[in-house]
Amino acid sequence: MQSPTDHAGKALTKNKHLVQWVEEMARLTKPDQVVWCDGSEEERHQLTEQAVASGVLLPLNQQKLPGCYLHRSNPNDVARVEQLTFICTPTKDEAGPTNNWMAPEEAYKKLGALFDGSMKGRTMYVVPYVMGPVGSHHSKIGIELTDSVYVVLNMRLMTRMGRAALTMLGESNDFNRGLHSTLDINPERRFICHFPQDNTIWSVGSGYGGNVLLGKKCLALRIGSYLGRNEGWLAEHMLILGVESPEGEMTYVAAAFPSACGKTNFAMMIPPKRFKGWKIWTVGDDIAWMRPGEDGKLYAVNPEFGYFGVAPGTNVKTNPNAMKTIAKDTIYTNVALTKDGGVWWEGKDGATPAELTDWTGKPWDPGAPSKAAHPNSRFTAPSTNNPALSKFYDDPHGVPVSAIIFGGRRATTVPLVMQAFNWMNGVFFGATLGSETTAAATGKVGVVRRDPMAMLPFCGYDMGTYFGHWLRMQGTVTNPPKFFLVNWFRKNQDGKFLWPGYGENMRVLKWIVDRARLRVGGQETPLGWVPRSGDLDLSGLDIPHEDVDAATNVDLDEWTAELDSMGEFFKTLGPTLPNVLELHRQVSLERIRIMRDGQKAATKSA
Ligand code: OXD
Ligand code: MN
Repeated sequence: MQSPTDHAGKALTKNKHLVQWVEEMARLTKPDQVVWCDGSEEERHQLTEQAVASGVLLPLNQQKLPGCYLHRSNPNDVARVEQLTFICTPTKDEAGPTNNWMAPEEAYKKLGALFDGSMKGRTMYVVPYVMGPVGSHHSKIGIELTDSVYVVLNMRLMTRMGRAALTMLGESNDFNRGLHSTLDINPERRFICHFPQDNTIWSVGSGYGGNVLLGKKCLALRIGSYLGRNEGWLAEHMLILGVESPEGEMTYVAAAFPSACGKTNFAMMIPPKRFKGWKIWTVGDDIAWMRPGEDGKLYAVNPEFGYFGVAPGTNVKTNPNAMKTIAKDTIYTNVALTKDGGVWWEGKDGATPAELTDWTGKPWDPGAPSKAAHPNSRFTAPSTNNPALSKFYDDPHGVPVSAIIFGGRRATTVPLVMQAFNWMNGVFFGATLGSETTAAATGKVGVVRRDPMAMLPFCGYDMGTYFGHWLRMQGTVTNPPKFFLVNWFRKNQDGKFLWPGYGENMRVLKWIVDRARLRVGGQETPLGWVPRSGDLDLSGLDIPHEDVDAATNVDLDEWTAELDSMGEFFKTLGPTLPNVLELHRQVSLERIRIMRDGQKAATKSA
């Protein structure tokens, strides 16, 4: 085994726990060589050249897209695989009813057999990385061992990778142990296993995104949520943004949305003209780690260092800041290629180019039903490219969160915005979060899938216990944020969206900020507070006010059905569901019933 040195032969670490574990994993996987990554520019050059030479990366037009490359994954390996993702806690109950579970001994045995000799003829890269600002008490260290140069180059963009992580680790044994081999990219031999009690992740048989960039969903959410429960903090599938007023007042907001609800767009939003002088600053677009500070506020850091965003639908209207972010130093995966070495995807600006190579590398036929770019094609870009990057994105203390938002895609029922009465009610909003599936994903439109806190695929332990942890956290946050539910996707009876969305969401965000700062009105309903007409700033917005009224309406019949459906979902979670959440559901139903009685009585006497 080579000693841990960087590309120039300088010593990298003396950490005996780490060196021993790397040796052990090398004995199992039997690579031809072990290369320790230092995160330097020289290393990036070397690895990029190597990736180009071996066809893993295709250089794009360097005049138009400097430092940008295209990667095409195996067509059988284009997304996260929830059905092959396992939480391997000692008991099935600890993983809970919403996760796939495998016993740890069985998982180590099964995957151990697959890893045995899996790196023969290959290089094992040792990728040290920090999730969170280097040196911060929020942050965690991970080491990913991988045989994929694509993974190394992506980890370099998505995390603080290299020597800094080893320096922060020092002699400590406290690091996440991640092992990844692409094996033969065979879905039959593909498993993503998490061992929270061992702070370990084993991923085999995939080369794609969330399955293999182990810092992201695997460590920052699944293992992170488990560590957070033991250590008194929260690992959440939330963007973090700062809202700056023209007077320079800054308010931080964290927001959870299931996929395909425009999280990256919201995190990088540009306010409309009416909001002259207002600015949105991105701290993170996908994950928030939050813990109480000494002042009793909840402080959040973005553990990531880059964006792994969905390309289709990204354009100068939906997300101008993202378009600037991905103009250089970006790895594109599974997008289409233009004749002059540019990139294209469905929903990009301008006319569809006449000649395109599709995401599989074949000439694209515009008449064929298949898409030119894969619907889950991605960009991996450094956050430092983002013109709206918050200057506190790397602050070791994190930013104080004044509002927490939960949002989904709902054609009916859920108003444009609603504020919870209190922390428990906020946890209820998150616990019952639902979003409608799109035709592309399921073939059925409008089916509500409950995705609690947008964490359904990412919670590393039992969901009911996770809600209990959220509820208990109130005891440690004496200066708590306010909670909100939002829905940009409500439709009228003709199926037309009632709210324009995108930058106009700034108007909703302003109400949220003003509510969090106790300075704007609202209307109490049995479910929460909604803006009265006049509370939302609508100046310069050219849509009928009736549409806004319809978008913010709380319909008691719709909510009765909604609360019933939430009850059905709660039943699936088993005995660990905190009683207070079910009681809150029943109280909400009872409040609706009483209010209805009052309304009926008033109509009769009128
Ligand atoms: C993501 C996801 O890639 O949520 O961020 O799937
Ligand atoms: Mn995500």
